Amino acid sequence: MSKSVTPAGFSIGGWCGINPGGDPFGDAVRNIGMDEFLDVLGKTAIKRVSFHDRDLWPDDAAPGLVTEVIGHTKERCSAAGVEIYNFTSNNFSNPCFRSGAFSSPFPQVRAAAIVKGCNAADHAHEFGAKHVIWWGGREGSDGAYEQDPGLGLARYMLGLKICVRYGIEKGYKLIHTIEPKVYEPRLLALYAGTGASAASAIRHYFHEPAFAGRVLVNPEYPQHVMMVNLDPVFELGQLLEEGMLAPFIHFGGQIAGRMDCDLPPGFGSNVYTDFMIVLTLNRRGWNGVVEFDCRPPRTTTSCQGLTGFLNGAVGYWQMLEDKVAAYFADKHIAELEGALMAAEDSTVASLLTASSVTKGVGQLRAGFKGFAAAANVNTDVIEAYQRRVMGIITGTAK
Ligand code: XLS
Ligand code: MG
Repeated sequence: MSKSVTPAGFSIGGWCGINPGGDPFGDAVRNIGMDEFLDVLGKTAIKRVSFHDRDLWPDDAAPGLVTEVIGHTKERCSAAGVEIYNFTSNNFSNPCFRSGAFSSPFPQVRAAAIVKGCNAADHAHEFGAKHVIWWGGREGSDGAYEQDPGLGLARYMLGLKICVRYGIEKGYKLIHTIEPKVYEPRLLALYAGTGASAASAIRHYFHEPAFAGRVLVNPEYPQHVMMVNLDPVFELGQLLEEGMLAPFIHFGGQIAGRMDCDLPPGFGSNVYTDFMIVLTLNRRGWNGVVEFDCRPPRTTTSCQGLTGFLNGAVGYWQMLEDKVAAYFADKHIAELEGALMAAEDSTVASLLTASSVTKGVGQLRAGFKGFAAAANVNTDVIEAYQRRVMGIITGTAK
């Protein structure tokens, strides 16, 4: 069995590169500007970059300044050989969004979020970006449950839908992606806080044909899921099965159960889970972009350190891909997968397509050999499978 295990390539948030490494308790430790970061990036295997509006200009910048910065940034990216991949409206840093953005209880704030979001659609188009990311960092509550949660969600999706529709009317070929995160900075991110809830909201609020395929989910694995000890692998499987996964994912490192760590990929993480993420993508023939959304640790202070971080991120993903390639090449895995993922038998396969389910279930009953017979299946194969996978990950499989 041989499958391609090469993603379309790598990207990184510009905000990760210029992150000064400060935290609520400590001052900045780095001072790397966007131009300098782009030059460093151009010398690595990461050939795409994404921006928030606020990474490039202040929220109240005059249109002339914005045009100038867009021109300058495009030039610097092209000089560095880096493509501008995603654009996103920062609807979380400005103090006006302290009560939420699209979902704020206050109409003036909701209007501000919509204006900023539509500007972002314009700028994404001007930059030639492919997707607009919508991470609702402030959409939620700090514990007061200040409005009906369904109303909050409806307001969130109305604001987003206006921005998406605006882009469609303007003729932009943009895909919009909701980036779920269970909490932080709001203490409770109730609205579309997981991949499954984001997908459900998209199906409900964007069901009209004009929006088909226009709004998808870009998860951030493992950080946004493992920060509450949930499992990214099953969530990813669901998004792929339901056709809701964006053509890119965010990736980084996370210590399970902590606030969003955004560590270098592999740091603090669970290699088994990371391997299963890459395997799950490859099984489905996903050929998207891996966008790193993580940053160097606070102890990394130089451009040399930054380069090490960037190369390390790519190297960790490639290591996982090599292991996935070994998995697909392994004949024991092929046998075990055969036992665990065998196709449905013909009676069950035809139950829903036949004119009568009742008739088919009757046949199933007639052939049913009892629960003891069902209990006789060899489930040891599951442990054998897991041991083999562990052997491939650790390089100990013989
Ligand atoms: C925050 C998110 C953010 C988005 C873009 O946790 O990961 O960085 O990716 O706004
Ligand atoms: Mg992210």
